[in-house]
Amino acid sequence: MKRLALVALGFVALAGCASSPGGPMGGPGGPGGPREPMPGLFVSPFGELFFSEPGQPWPVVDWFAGADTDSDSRITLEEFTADGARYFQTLDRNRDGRLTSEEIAVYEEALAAARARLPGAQSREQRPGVRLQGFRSDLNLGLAEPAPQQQGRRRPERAPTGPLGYGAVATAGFFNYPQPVKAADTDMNQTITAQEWEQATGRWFIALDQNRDGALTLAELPRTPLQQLMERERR
Ligand SMILES: [Ca+2]
Ligand SMILES: [Ca+2]
Ligand SMILES: [Ca+2]
Repeated sequence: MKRLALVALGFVALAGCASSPGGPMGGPGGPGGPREPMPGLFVSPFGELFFSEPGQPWPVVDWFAGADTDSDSRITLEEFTADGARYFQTLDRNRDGRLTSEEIAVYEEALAAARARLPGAQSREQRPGVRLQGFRSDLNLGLAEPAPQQQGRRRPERAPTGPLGYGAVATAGFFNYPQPVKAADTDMNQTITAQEWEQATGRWFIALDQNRDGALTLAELPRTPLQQLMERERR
């Protein structure tokens, strides 16, 4: 199981950089070399990046604690919205209420740096034939129209590498977005308005509030595929 997890992790990570076949033979993290401990990465529903050192709690707790401003272990829609608005303001560097391509480019630099912090993204070995369970289909609630499921058989509707094939950033969030901020750009005009952000915020909250009680708890939130993989690796 442990070996499978390691191989699978390499599979996931490499999906984000298909042109990098792996590290040097025998080098750290490369084929035959020692495995490096990986930092934890959690990508919030709003695309904010949270890291943790190996052995530390999965960084979803850092996002949660920050968003749960009254510390009652529940993130209400109001708190969720405020967290999203805060991050929007961080991204909106010129404070004009819109995220434009220049501001999005700055964010994408942070995504690239995040990928680079996961050693697996550069060096873990990919092997064919490894398939992992992807995202729970019920998290599509409130998002884009899910593809109709055919009875008894699901056709892969994504890249041939499977539901985890969108790379390390996608696996570190709840919604499998390789570029989470752009997911709010509903009209796809390369600009995200405050209104689009607000509407996306509502969709994401509904998708995550699985028991429909108007608040998110840590227990209710799904473990991301990256978290699942890392936990399997530690066993
Ligand atoms: Ca709260
Ligand atoms: Ca702006
Ligand atoms: Ca837009």
